[in-house]
Amino acid sequence: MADVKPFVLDFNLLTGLCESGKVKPTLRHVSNMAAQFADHEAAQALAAGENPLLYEFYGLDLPEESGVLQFGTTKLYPGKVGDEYYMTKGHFHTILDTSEVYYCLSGQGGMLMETPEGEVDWKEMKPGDALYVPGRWAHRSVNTGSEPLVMFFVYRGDAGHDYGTIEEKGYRKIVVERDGKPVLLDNPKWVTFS
Ligand code: M6P
Ligand code: ZN
Repeated sequence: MADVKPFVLDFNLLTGLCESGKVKPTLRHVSNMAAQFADHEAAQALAAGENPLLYEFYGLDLPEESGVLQFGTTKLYPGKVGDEYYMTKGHFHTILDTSEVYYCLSGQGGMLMETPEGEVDWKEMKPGDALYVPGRWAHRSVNTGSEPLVMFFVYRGDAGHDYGTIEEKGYRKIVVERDGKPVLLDNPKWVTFS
C-alpha cells in the first residue's frame, strides 16, 4: 500500500491555481495539440505566432496505485481556434474502465465525451455542477464562455492517460461557435488526420 501521509493543498475557488506554490502546473499551448483542432491552418498560424496558453492543470506526484486518488484543478482559458472553442487534449484512461469526477468551480463550458464504440455525449458545466465521467468514456473539457473554466477533478491513481487513440483518430465531434452559441458538429478530420 502507498505510504502517503495526510496532506492539505490549496486551490483557489475562482482561478483554480495553487497559490502556495506547493504544486506546479503543467501548461499546454496551441503548439502542444495543434493537430487536434479542425482548422489546422488557424492552429498552425497561432502556434507559429503568439502560441497562446490553452490551459494549465495540476497533477500530483502520488503513487500510481489503485488505492490512491489523484486530484487537482484544470484552468482552461477562453478563446477559439478558428471557430472551435479552446479545449483540453482529452484522453481515455489507460485502465479503460476507470471513472473520473469533475466539479466546476468557475466559468462556463462543458465536457465532450465518447466511447470506443462511438457513443457521444456532451454535458454543459457551470459553477456548482458535478459531473461523473464513467469508465470507458474519453473526456475533453471545452470552454464556451468568456472567463476561464476552472474544474476540480478526482480519479483513481493508477487510471493512467491514453492520449494515443485521440491523437490518431481525433474526437468524433467538435464544439464550435455558431451565432454566439456552442454547437456540436461532426469532426471533418475524424480518423483521417495524422
Ligand atoms: C483534467 C484531468 C487530468 C488531465 C487534465 C488535462 O484535469 O483529467 O487528469 O491531465 O484534465 O487534460 P489532458 O490530460 O487531456 O490534457
Ligand atoms: Zn481523465
